[in-house]
Amino acid sequence: MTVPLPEMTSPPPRTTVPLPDFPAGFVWGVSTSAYQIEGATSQDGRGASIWDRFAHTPGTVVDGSTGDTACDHYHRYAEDVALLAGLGVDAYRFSVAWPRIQPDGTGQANSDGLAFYDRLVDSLLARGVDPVATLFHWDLPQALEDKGGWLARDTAGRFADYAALVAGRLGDRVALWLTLNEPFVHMSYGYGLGTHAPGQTRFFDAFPVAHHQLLGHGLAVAALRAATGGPVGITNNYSPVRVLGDTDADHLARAAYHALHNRLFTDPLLGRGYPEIPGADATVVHPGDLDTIAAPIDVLGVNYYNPTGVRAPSDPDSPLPFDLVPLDGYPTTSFGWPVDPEGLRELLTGLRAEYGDRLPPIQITEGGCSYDDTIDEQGRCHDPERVAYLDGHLRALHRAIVDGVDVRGYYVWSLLDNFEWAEGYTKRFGLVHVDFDTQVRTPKTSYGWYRDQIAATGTLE
Ligand code: IFM
Repeated sequence: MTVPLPEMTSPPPRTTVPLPDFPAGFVWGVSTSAYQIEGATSQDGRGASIWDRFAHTPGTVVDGSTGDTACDHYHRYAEDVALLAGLGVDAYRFSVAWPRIQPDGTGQANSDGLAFYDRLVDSLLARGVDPVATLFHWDLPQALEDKGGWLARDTAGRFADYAALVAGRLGDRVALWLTLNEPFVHMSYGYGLGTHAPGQTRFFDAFPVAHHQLLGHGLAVAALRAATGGPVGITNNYSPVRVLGDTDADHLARAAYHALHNRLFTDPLLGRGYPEIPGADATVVHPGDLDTIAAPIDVLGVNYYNPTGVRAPSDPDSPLPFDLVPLDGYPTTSFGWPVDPEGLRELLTGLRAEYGDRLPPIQITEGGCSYDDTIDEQGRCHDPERVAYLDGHLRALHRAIVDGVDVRGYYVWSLLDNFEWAEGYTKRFGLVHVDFDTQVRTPKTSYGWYRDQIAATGTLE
């Protein structure tokens, strides 16, 4: 089915200064994830995920919503691919829902589940958009959670089996494979603090979740290499840490947070083993695991949203070795997140300084912001703050590239307004506004701005 390109109804942006040139072959993209957009959660043999269970538990999501329908992308993917084509992106990063492929997390593939991603991939390629597939964006099959989830070592092996099934079907057409999305967030919110699925509150006892996700990544890299020649990577999110206060305890707090957020996953991936994490149960690390985890990757996916403020814990009985504190002096998004484009350059040059030649080429697999975007009386959606956010971050990224960091792509989070986890539908990140009552999509001003920038940027030789 061919859907016409979208009409642009939102006002043009005020910013007219084109972005500087990016390197030849730089990938312009957008990102989404399965549970946040697909809906159709019990259709065509899909099993339940931990997010289905969690979101249906009263009190977990601020507006009481679920991803049952979300953007109904499962049925409207052709319209969404037309939106991608209208943007002129080189690549589209989506995630595969594990419970669509293996309803119980094990065993043979559900052919209807694979068929959906087959259709999606083919329609992307027909429009000249490269498919970039993330294999795990937090929607673990509930049946695996019932057996211990990522606390159980066995889940790592199940993940590699699932990766092989997906690669066996799509491996001839996917341009880039990403194993995990933001394993730090899944560990800390899902198993540490309990604000995301599966809702466990283990604080530092959640360390096995880090190790088993990383082990699953390493085993999946091997499975993907066996099934496809496509490049393979992983997506972490990073946050430059700003310390408030100048005592030794404040600086220890900074180091502790940096180790947890920025190093816990990257050090072992790049062959350095784990940093010291207080209370981490090292017995879960078996001989040979660190070699499996450090399997070479082609791309390091970097997600950046904002820096983090910390200082020494004010409560001596705090289970955490730091307090998280708001950073003053920045504009903020509707999430309250500080807007700091220079933080992106800082983290990229910091990664290069920290890992040197071990660092693979980087792609910024997510960057974006939420604002309270509304449709005006003319049916348009004007979001100048998002234009300013993206403009500032892309200029900071360009400075990092000029500084010598090898960054080869940028993907805006997100194509569509969608289900923002524990915030439900109250936070809008899309370049395209979605009316969740009617499913009408309206490209925002930022959509036209991004389209024009992609078309206008030349190439830095
Ligand atoms: O919506 C999320 C996404 O799923 C993972 N990265 C951050 C985004 C905004 O919170």
